[in-house]
Amino acid sequence: MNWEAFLAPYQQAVDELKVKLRGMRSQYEYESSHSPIEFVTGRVKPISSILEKARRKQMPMNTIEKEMQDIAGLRVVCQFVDDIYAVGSMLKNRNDFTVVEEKDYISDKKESGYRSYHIIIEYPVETIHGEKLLLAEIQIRTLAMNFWATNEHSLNYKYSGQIPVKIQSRLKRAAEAAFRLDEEMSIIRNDIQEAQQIFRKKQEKNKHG
Ligand code: 0O2
Repeated sequence: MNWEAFLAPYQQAVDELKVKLRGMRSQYEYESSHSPIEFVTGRVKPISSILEKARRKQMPMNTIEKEMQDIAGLRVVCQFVDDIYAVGSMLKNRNDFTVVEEKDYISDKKESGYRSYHIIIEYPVETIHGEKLLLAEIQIRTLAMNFWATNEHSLNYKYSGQIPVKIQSRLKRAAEAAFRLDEEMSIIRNDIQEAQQIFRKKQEKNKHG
């Protein structure tokens, strides 16, 4: 398998989508309104993870292009839970890709405690051989959900996917605590946003003298 050639369009898709999603954030800033997007990251799945996932899901190598939805992965991190759904509906209204699937792991959390909103899109990449349609996964989550998922991911790596039961139950409790934090922050959302707007205006004033 020529991995370099296979992954090149995925890298292109990730690079383009990062620019587009970060553009949404900038637009909010120009309009000096609250941005539902805190930050955006993206990555192409490492070859070792593609092989491990294909083995785990018993996916023949010639089907991964059609079956593996997260070779191109984007992550949109938001301040508040409501922002996640706002970003989700903005993405569904765009004309530069098609949403093919949505997975709401917020109202229906995973067994591990994982919460996030996943949108699977079909994205057209222009190559020297013409247009190529690729699948990409956009994970949308709050800062608190991201904190939890990043820590749990590290532990999964440390324990090769076999996290000891005691730590698993700690993680489940931590996931609930993170969700309560999101709920508490949502209640005082208006105050937080007003404070952030005042702070932003002050910074702008200082920048321009
Ligand atoms: P990586 O290293 O992030 O690329 P699955 O059977 O769950 O592995 P599936 O069916 O393709 O995968 O889709 P799913 O579960 O909707 O989403 C897969 C991705 O979501 C994972 O990619 C993770 O990034 C994230 N995710 C899903 N469940 C969990 C979880 O319990 N904890 C954490 N930290 N992340 C999760 P990969 O390929 O597993 O890994």
